[in-house]
Amino acid sequence: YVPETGPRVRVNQVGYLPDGPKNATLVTEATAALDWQLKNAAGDVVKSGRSTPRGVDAASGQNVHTIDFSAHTTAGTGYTLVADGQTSHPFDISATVYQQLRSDALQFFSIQRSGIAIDGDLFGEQYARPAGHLGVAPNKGDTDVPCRANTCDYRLDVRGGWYDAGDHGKYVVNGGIAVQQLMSTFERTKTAVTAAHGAALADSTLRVPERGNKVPDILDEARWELEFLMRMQVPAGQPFAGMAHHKVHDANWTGIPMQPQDDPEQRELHPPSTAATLNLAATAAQCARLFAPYDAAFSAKCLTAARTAYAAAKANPAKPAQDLGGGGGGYGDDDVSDEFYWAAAELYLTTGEAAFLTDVTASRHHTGDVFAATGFGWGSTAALGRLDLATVPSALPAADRQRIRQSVVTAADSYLATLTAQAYGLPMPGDAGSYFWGANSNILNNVQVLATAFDLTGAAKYRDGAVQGVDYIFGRNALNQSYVTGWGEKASQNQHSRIFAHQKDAKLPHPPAGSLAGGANAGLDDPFAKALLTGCKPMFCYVDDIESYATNEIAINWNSALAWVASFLADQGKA
Ligand code: 9MR
Repeated sequence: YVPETGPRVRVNQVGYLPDGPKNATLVTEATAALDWQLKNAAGDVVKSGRSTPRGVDAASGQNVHTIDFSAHTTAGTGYTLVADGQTSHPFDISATVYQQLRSDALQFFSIQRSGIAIDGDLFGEQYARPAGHLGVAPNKGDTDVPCRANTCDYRLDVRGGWYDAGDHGKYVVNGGIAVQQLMSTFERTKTAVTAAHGAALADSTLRVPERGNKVPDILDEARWELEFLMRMQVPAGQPFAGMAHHKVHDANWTGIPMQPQDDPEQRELHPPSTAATLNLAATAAQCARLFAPYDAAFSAKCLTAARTAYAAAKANPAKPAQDLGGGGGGYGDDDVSDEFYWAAAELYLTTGEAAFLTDVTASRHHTGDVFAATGFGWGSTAALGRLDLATVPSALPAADRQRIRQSVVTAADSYLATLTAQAYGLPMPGDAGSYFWGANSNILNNVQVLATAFDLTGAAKYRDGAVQGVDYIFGRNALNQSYVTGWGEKASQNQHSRIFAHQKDAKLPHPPAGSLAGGANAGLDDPFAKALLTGCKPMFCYVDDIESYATNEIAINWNSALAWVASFLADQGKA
């Protein structure tokens, strides 16, 4: 199978910031430097130069050159880059190139909501649908859910939250990292950027149903998930009280398409786990400090849930998720030391209490390297705690704070070295082991670390690294493919989703603009990808087909990475 990959000059199809780095990758047989020309929309050559041969790129297997046209800073639309007889897809150079991405990346969450009707006036008629999983036939509903295989003898109302991905499951460990990144997108506006930038996330800036309620819209969106996470807590008086159920999902897998309101399967609560409990503790603690100025009662409710969950996790420090099967993903995580560190960090940042600082300090993650080359994710969350300890004001001892901040900068230096070594400019190593299920989000999480290093130091190299780091996501890659729906000349649009299943039924929509695909996955972990792509070089192990859930799904924890980075990028354009 040889995919059609279009012109051999690979650019960020969305565009470039006028004062930002501008790099492209040329696929060619040539081993010596070649001429390139940058053309404006009228076809005039506005800049030219020579490419830099880079040899064979490990991740793609291609012989490539890089082209650096950063010196051209004039804004305009419809630029193209020409080299080796090839003309790139068109792109813009503009300070506002990412402006709309912030709200597009965030609207994904509103449209993924469970338990509420999706309003066509807000999101477009094609996305309108009735509320799902509220117990209206044929739904069995999330309003009165029994435990799987009699693992408890109560039922819970766990309505609301976001559907995890292309399925209708709701998983506390993945909801945790996703809602954390949304809250941190907001919290960054309080610590790292000017009030003018913060205004971009104020009330009535996003397409959320709660707009106009005097609460920043992104916090409204986070609250939809936080309320669900708190409903997943085991009630007082029950075994494992205070812990969180690991997940709720269908008893059996459903087919595609399947609108939430049409899902006939029994919903089931799965047993509580330490990992889920600590996700609840961490995010509810962050909730408490961020909602305090807006809703004291909700803030207090979050703090109580966080304290109760943390105590329950300490009382049950090694209760793994039991994989009982059924129609949902596993999300098992045997090592919860990182979740303990993250939860203790959030509770400390919110309360300032010494006991939580003691737990932070005692964790091996307090001094260990939490920034893996392949990025953090739902199963490795220590970086979330570290980034918040580095950025959120607290009474941390000065030497500790300094060391923590330095660890972010050191990690950013290593991601810079990686992206410089990659001819496609991404902050991810080039071996097959770096191309795994959902790795596009890990790439963006490494961009978040680069961006945070810029916020902490003001050093331009980190901003440039973060800005260049997204080129891969928007089309500067072996497939000449943007992984964000609606963004770029050739963008993913057939992601694996029961809701946005246009490929299966033309009456249904594609995913909304701003939806990130999981991305190239050398593991080929689904039958469709395996049949089509066996033997692929890592960067080619992707197909924009609804059947390929292991390369082309959408997921809340992937879009949350995009949302954080999109907000950072939008801010850079306004500087
Ligand atoms: O994102 C998850 C990825 O890290 C795992 O390798 C994979 C297999 O366990 O599962 C992914 O999560 C899926 C979840 O289990 C069910 N909903 C869809 C998620 C994204 O594909």
